[in-house]
Amino acid sequence: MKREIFALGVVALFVVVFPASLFGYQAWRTNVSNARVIDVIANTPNNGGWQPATIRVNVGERVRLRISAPDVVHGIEIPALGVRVDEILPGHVQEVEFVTTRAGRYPFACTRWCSVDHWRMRGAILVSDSAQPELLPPTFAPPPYQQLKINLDEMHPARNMPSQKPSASRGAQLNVNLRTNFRTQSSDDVFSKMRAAAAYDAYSDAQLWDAIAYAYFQDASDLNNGARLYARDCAACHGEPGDGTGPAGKDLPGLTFMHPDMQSGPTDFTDSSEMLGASDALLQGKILRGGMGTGMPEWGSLYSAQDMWDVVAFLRTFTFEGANKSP
Ligand code: HEC
Ligand SMILES: [Cu+2]
Repeated sequence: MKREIFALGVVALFVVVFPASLFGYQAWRTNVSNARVIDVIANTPNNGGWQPATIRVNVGERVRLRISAPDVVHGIEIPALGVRVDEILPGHVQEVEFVTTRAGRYPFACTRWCSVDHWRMRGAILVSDSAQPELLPPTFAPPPYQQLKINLDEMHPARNMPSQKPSASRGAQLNVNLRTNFRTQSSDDVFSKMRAAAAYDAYSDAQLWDAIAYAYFQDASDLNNGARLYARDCAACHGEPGDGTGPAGKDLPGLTFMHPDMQSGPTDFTDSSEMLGASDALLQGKILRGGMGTGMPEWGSLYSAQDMWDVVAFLRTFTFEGANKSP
């Protein structure tokens, strides 16, 4: 008899108390946060992309996005709000909540390679402030490539080529204390200047290239962050080994419509001629602005300045080896 009562108690616990408490919790949450709920659908671009792709809210308003992904797994990142969910599974609803404190345009994007057109899966939250209906346009300092008057769509082959892959770890052994600016100059420019200077006469060409590789990785970029962003956002087109053979990049025109002798498709980052001939400002400029019709997306609206320099530094690891950052 006692046992039966106990069993009944257990059953009641599962059938009544547990669901009731869950239900109560949901209701409590809804009440407590008192947010404006907006349903958002995440679909691959072929199935309509983000719906809605433009979300209008008021400054100071608590907003909850209730996101479902009917077709395949998606993710969402709203960088300016620090919101990130890397997995929205079909059949599940993911909720994110935020309060904006300033009027403006906050871009968001999918974080998963849901289809070949994944990178088109972008949207924006428009935050308006009724006290300040006329938004002043933001003032930007011109990016380095504009200040340096670099044409992002020109070919930029290196004039000097190393006979072997430059190595930062070999360069570290040389005691060449090279301090130079890799943002404004290509490695090829740096090599030409060193070769012309009598101070480096004792070094072979290969040694100078190693010294350059070593000096390059002495800056403050975070290679781990660069590697993470590359794997998430770039590898599907540029290939995991950086050779330009990613599945999502196969049919892209690249710069062939301007330069018919160039290869179509995404840039091969293991091509030393291409990479040694480019300054960091050029690479960052292309990432910031995108290719304008070549198939290369723009990342300036989603990445912080540091994100872009970090991913540029990571791109260098395809031409320079031994990128051990410890001094
Ligand atoms: C949808 C495919 C695609 C994705 C995703 C993509 N790229 Fe590209 N990228 C291209 C294509 C195509 C080109 C060549 C045409 C051009 O230069 O505009 C290119 C060119 C570039 C160049 C120019 C290189 C040079 O020497 O001029 C850089 C730098 C670059 N991509 C970096 C990146 C980074 C970093 C990411 C990830 C944050 C990325 N790309 C994501 C397709 C892509
Ligand atoms: Cu997606």
